Amino acid sequence: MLEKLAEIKSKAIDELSTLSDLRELEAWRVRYLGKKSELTQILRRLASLPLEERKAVSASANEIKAFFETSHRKNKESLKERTYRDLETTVKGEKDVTLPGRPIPLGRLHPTTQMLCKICDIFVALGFQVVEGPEVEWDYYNFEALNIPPDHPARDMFATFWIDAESGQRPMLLRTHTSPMQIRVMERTRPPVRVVVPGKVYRYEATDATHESMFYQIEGLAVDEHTTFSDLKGTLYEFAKRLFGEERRVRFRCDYFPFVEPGVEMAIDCMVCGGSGCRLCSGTGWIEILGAGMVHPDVLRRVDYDPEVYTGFAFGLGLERIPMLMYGIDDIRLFYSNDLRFLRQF
Ligand code: 2U9
Repeated sequence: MLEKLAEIKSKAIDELSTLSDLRELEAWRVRYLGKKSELTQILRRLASLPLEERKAVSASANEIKAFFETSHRKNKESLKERTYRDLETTVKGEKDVTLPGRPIPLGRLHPTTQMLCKICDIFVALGFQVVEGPEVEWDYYNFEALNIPPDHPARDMFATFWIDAESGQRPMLLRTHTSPMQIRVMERTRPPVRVVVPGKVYRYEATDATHESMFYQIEGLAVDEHTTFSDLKGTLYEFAKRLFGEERRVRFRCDYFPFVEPGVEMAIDCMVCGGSGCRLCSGTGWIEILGAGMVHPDVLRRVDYDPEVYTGFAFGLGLERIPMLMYGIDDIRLFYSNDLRFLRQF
């Protein structure tokens, strides 16, 4: 009987190692622990055995029964875990080709980028090249080369983020306009120059509905022999018509920027009221779009362009202002708050 028990135990252990799922484990349990199993039969027959044999067989049979029960419990847990893992892989890995496809949300360009591309396209069609420059600049390129020396009151126009410099080093800053790049372009090329420079600029200001500490500008520069104020007017008028509609009228008025002389601001007639006055144009009939002017002779001289030979015009505009006017957006901060309810509209 003891030999028989040893044989049952060894067979059960062998089979246990081959089980691959819970169904097979249940069959194993019935086979070795069930009512009709050999082990249960032996346990039932214990009473009929002589005392000495009964003691030995009972001890061995109960030990094997306990062993089987523990093995069953442990295997059940591990097989359950394996089943869940397999199920997960099946669900993830299986492809039901009859299911309708999941819609892939379409991305799009940010409204600022859309406007930037539109404006660049217009100027490219008018013969300008697009160039980009560094956002961290030397004081020289951002101010001094543009007729704004230290302590010049015009520095107040450009609240500046300064970058801590080691003592004795030249001051650096986050560019307050993209103009430094036009200086860099002129330093490395001879006229004719026709470039537009889009990019981020920074102002150290409190933010509100019309001010952000980071915004986009697009500036332009054209320098050649015989470039005149008429070229400035013609180019910017054409730009206004291509962007805002063929029927637009433009108005130029004097303005001041240290790097141009004369300086002007350009306005278009209001696209909502056509010039009669409304909320958008604050009742004036006109909407200011950009600043411009003839490049100051001192700026040309500094990059070694002879102002007696070469003249040029330049312009600059704040990019976000354009979609704000076109779509009636009343807060510039919406552009950079990553609110999809806003962004999805464009
Ligand atoms: C060089 C020479 C001249 C660029 C210019 C403006 C006028 C202008 C403002 C519009 C709104 C900046 O974003 S804003 O605050 N800009 O009005 N910008 S002329 O003149 C230059 C630039 C570079 C070498």
